[in-house]
Amino acid sequence: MNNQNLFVALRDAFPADLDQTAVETDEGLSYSWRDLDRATAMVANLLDSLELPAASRIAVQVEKSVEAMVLYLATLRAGHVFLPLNTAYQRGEIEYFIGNAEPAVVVCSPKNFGWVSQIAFTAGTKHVFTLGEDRSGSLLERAAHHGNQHTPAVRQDDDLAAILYTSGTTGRSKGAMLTHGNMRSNAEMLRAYWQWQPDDVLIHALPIFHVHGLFVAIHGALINGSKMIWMSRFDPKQAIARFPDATVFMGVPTLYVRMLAEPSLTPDQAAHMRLFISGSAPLLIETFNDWQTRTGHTILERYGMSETVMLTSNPCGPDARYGGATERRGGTVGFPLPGVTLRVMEDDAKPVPPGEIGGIQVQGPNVFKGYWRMPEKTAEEFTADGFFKTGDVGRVDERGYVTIVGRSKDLIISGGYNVYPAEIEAAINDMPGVMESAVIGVPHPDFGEVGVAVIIARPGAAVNPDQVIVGLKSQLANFKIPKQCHVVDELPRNTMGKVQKNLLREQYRGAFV
Ligand code: MCA
Ligand code: AMP
Repeated sequence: MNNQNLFVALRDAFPADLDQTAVETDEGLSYSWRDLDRATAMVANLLDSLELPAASRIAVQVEKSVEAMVLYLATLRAGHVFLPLNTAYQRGEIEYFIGNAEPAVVVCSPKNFGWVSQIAFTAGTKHVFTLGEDRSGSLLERAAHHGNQHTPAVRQDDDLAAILYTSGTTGRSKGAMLTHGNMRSNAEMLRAYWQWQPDDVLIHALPIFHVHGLFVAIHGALINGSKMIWMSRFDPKQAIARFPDATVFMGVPTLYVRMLAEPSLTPDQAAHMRLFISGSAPLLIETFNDWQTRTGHTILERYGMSETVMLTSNPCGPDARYGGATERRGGTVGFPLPGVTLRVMEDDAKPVPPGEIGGIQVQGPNVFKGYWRMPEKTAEEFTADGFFKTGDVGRVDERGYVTIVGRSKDLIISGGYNVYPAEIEAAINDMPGVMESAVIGVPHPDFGEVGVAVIIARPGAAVNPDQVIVGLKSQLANFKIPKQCHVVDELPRNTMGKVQKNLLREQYRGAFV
């Protein structure tokens, strides 16, 4: 049914027998569908009792747990807007997100309550709860006093369901506003396109503060009424050990690289699995081929963004739109998903000739509503005829497969996390003795790509690279920290004086491989 709360669509897909297991954790805990229904009702009732304005932001920075997922579902159920925050974010980053989003409720880990609550109360947030990975904290204590029945808030397709902050090549992070309709349409379409089966079981091994783990994985399982094997953190040995009990695995390429290093990865061990899905970063063709050799399975690579959820996918079964194509082609991200229009453009208005490279633009029911309180940024990222400019550069081959060949945005994707050089450079440039810096992405065997900082010191000043790293670690999420830092006399520049990052990338490309 169209125009409904996303929670209702997910709840409607629960199996008739609510006593079946919905989630099994790596700690040996088991949650039934009834448990999920009741727990989300209790937390939604707690949120209702706070008498928040409709569509209040609920900002959440907690460790991965089933209860954290319950909090997400309860936020939808109560009709509020979920704002997930990476646990690696530090004080300055959290201060910005809370200041910008003005959440009515903040939920943090018990160990961070001191500093997070100080930021939240200063920003005007009235309610700060805690939630620990071991089910400790005030959120569940308070929810325990509420009833386990709850009528979901009425929400329309166009109403906000979540805000996901994505950094930018210039300026501060932007909050991508995703609606109930964006996510429900994408989840329903993926259910069909990836041919979810009644007996599918998903291994959930990703963090739940970004699109991949929170939306693609959780919605995927729930909208099919499928059980999840829940891993609080990814461990390659443990994941492989659970293959015989599961059928679907979703991961960023680093997860596949790490599993390939395990001798326990064999065709026998993977025989029960139906589908391995990769996304969030480019999957190297070597990884794609090695996985085929080692397991007999062909990884299905797909492509998406925080602003759009999923955009393209290699086929799971025959795709009638493309002559019944079934081949999952390594190095490509497959076909535009049903309902998604994708075009490759020379500039905003002019398409490239077929097969040529250009900027990827997209349109569809999955494309977000805009950036939170940034109408000008939103306008900049859409064309006059309503297409979203992804910032990715690619081509579509004669069979319809999309290949991403690069990015027009200055972005490093490290282990599936986005790192914007502009943010790191700004932090380095503020350090004593630094005149200028350039942060570039270079190939890395584990993370795919990592950052390297190249710095020029002020005349007469000495800059210690180790001190730069220490300084950055105190300010920024750990995955953003460059893995190497070099102090040099000059940076390569073009005739306009602009730093030529392509030359730096060439110079340092062998740093880790
Ligand atoms: C950890 N470290 C990293 C990364 N992760 N460095 C660079 N890139 C990373 N991704 C560093 C830490 O800073 C630390 O360094 C050291 O590695 C160990 O940290 P630890 O937390 O123990 O690492 P880990 O547990 O081994 O984590 C690696 C990981 C993780 C499992 C690959 O990064 C991960 O879960 N990545 C998945 C990200 C994801 O879900 N992305 C989806 C985004 P030090 O010791 O020096 O501090 S959604 C998206 O992109 C779109 C929409 C889409 O299409 O899906
Ligand atoms: P995010 O801002 O975290 O949503 O990251 C979105 C970006 O991740 C996209 O714009 C792409 O650059 C990249 N991305 C996601 N999936 C893939 C993929 N399969 N191959 C290459 N890049 C990808």
